[in-house]
Amino acid sequence: MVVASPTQIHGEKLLAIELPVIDLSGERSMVSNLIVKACEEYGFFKVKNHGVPHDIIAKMENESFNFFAKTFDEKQKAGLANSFGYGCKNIGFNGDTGEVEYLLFNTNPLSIAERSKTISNDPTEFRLNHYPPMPILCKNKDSSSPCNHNKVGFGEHSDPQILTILRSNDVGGLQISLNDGAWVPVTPDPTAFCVNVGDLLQAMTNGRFVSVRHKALTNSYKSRMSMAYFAAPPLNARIAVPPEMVTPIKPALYRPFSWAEFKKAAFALRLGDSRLGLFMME
Ligand code: GA4
Repeated sequence: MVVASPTQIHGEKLLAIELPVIDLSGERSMVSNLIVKACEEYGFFKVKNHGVPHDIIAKMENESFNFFAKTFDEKQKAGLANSFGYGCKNIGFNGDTGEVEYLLFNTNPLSIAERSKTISNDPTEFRLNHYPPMPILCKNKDSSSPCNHNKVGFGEHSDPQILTILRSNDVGGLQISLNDGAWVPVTPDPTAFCVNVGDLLQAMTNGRFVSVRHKALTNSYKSRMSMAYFAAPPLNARIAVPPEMVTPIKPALYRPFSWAEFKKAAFALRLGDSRLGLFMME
């Protein structure tokens, strides 16, 4: 791990750390060990050699830019984001906002996981986030402190699901939070995928894997486009700490719950709230 000295920006500690990049073409047991280590340490890693053809990704990126370049009225024809469709600036249902516009898709989990049709399913989500450039007017020209007033596109939060796979264009903005509250900017790499642990996986590993808090800032000059797939179980799935993760010194941290119950709680809270706290053992 290479750590440069921290920078202080508007009261926030920014750390330049080389986050784990895992080559999926490597030897299988080595790859899984690296994934486990990254999930324990950061709840975050990048993967390269993921096998998704570059031309498919490039086509998606192009189509996404084409969509967001349309007029507001045209974009709204995609439907309202309270189900699946287009949304602008509003995040969730409890007043959170950000400098982002997005398109939510509903993916069919049956075709992805080839699960039995008898399981009651929840449509898993795919999301396009477009962060338009937000020029910064720095009034404090004489100040010796760095002029970094980047606006928040998507505020600090953890993802409620099991894990998230995210790909962005070559514009930075994603930052992850470390335990001590410092923020680490993720270097953009359009050829890689970012993977982050969500709340459910933290619960399923009795806290061994960290549901990483993260946020996305806008760039002053360029558009940032990210595509995220949120892997979630069926609505009726029972999320419980597996017995092999429980020891006398590490008792179960969370009570069993269903994804439906957790999802309901997540949507009732604010973006930055900690949802797992509601499911802790008494
Ligand atoms: C964070 C991860 C996904 O983007 C998302 C978000 C969802 C939304 O934007 O509507 C949530 C947010 C996310 C976490 C808590 C709830 C739900 C906004 C919010 C306040 C689509 C998701 O599944 O959870």
